[in-house]
Amino acid sequence: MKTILFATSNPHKVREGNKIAREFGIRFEQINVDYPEIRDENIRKIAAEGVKFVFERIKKPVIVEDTGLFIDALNGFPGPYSAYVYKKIGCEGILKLLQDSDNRDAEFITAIGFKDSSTLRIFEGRISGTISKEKRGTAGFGYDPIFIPKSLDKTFAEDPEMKDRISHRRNAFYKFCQWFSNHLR
Ligand code: ITT
Repeated sequence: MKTILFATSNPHKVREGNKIAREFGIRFEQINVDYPEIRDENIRKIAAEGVKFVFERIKKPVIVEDTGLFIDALNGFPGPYSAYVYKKIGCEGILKLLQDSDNRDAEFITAIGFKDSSTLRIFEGRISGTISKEKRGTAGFGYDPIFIPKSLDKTFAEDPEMKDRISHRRNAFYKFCQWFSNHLR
């Protein structure tokens, strides 16, 4: 089992990442190293700058992960500001912003930044879906109670096994683990 440090304040991310990593003989260990999140529309850049900062501090191979919920009818808001918006207005606030909107399309995008002494790499995962009319389900975290993946009818919070199989995070971590298994050789 190979352990990699994962700099995040969010234990849910580590748990979800580890479910995928297990298949590859990899394990993520959470460290709470705070890093500045640059202001940019592109979460790949946010992850890249974040992981460079953390690597300079700890000088060990490390990942960070940045996720955003991009809502079509709001021109991609909250996107890179998803954590701040969640803290301020939560799922209820998003539902209010969309109350008169027929277009409820949205996308989750995750970017994982990896850095060691020789390499900087970014891995991205996405999932398209819609924002529900009301909060549903109690599993998961963040915007899970209002996100329904395309062509399904349950929110991530109603069906966490479904989330584990298809989520933005799964897609990003799968790509990372595949690459990292080869990088180790
Ligand atoms: P970090 O310390 O890793 O930054 P965070 O929770 O602040 O942890 P982000 O900035 O990436 O992480 O998260 C953006 C927001 O989106 C935050 O409010 C999360 O709760 C939410 N979020 C992230 N991933 C999610 C997921 O899989 N399902 C629902 N909401 C999610």
